[in-house]
Amino acid sequence: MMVDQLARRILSGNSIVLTTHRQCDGDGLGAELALFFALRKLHKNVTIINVDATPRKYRFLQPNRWIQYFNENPNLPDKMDLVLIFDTNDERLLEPLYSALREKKPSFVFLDHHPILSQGPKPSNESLIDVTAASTGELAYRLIQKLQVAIDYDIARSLYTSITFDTQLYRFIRNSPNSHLIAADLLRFNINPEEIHRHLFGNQTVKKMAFLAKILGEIEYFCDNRVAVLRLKDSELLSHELESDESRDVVDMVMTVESLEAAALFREDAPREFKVSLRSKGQVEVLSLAESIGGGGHLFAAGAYYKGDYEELKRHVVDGLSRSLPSLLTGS
Ligand SMILES: [Mn+2]
Repeated sequence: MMVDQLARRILSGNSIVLTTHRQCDGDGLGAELALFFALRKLHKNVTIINVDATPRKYRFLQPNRWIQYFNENPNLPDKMDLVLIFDTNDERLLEPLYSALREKKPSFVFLDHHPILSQGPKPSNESLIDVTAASTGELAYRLIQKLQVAIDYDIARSLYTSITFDTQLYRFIRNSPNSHLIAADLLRFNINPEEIHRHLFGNQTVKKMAFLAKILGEIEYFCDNRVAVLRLKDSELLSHELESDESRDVVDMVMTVESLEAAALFREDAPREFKVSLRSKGQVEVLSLAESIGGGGHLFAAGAYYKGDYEELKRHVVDGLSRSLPSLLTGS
C-alpha cells in the first residue's frame, strides 16, 4: 500500500489502535507517539496499546501518560476500525496482544521498514513496508504529511526520537539524505536535540557501568578478532538492578572494536531461552542467520528468540558468521 492510500484508510476510520513490537525501542515508540498526537488533532478516537512496559530511557517522552500496557490491563476497546502496527511486520512479536486484538476483527496495517520474512507470518496486504527507509519514524513523518496534520512540538519530538534512535545518531541512514532532511524540518519546532541525544545514548547509570565493566571482560573473539560473541544472563541484569532493555546497547558497544566484522549477543532470559542479537559492519549479511533460528530484522542488524542448548546455538552462530567473512585483502 502507498502512503496516500494508507492516509485515506486512516481518514475513513474512527477508532484506531496504535502499537509496536514487545520490548519497544525508540523507533517504534517515537513513531506510534507521533501518530497518536497527529490523529488526536484529527479528532480520531485513538489509543496506544503496547504489549509491555516502556524501557526507562524513554521516560522523557512520558509514555505512561499516553500508553496502555496490555500485560497490566488486558481490556481492549469494544470497537476498533483499524490497528496500526509500527516497526515490525511479524505479528508474533505482538503476542499475546495480537490474538486479543484479532478477536475484535479490525483491519491490521503494518507500517514498517524491515524485510518481510521468507520463513514466517506474512503481514496483511494493506501494509506499508519500505525497506529503503532508515527508520519507521521516516514513514510516520511521510504519513503525517499526507494526512495534512500540522507538525507541532510533541509530534516533532516523537519523530526526532524515532529517527535519531534507529539511525544511531545519523550513522545508519541507508545512503539517503532523508533522515537529515526530516531532522532539519523537525528542528523548526523548538525541540532540544541535545537533550534527546543524551536520553537515548548518554544516559548510563553507575549500576550500568558496573555491569558493563563485568561483562565486557567476558567477550569471546574468533577468526582473528573479526567475530565476537557475548553471553549475559537476565539474572545478572537483575542483580545489578537493571531492566532487560539495558542489554540492548551492549552489542553496539562491542561492535566499536575496530577489528570486528560481526558480533552476537546472547541474552539468557530463562534457562535455555535466549534473545539473540546479531550485528555486522556491512560485509557479513546476518538476516538469514537470524531467520535460520526463527528470527528476523535487517540485513546487517537482526535478532531472534531461541529456545535450546547454548553451546549448540553459539556454534551455529559462530560458524554462520565465520563462513560469511570476506577474505582479507593483503598488500598496501
Ligand atoms: Mn526500526
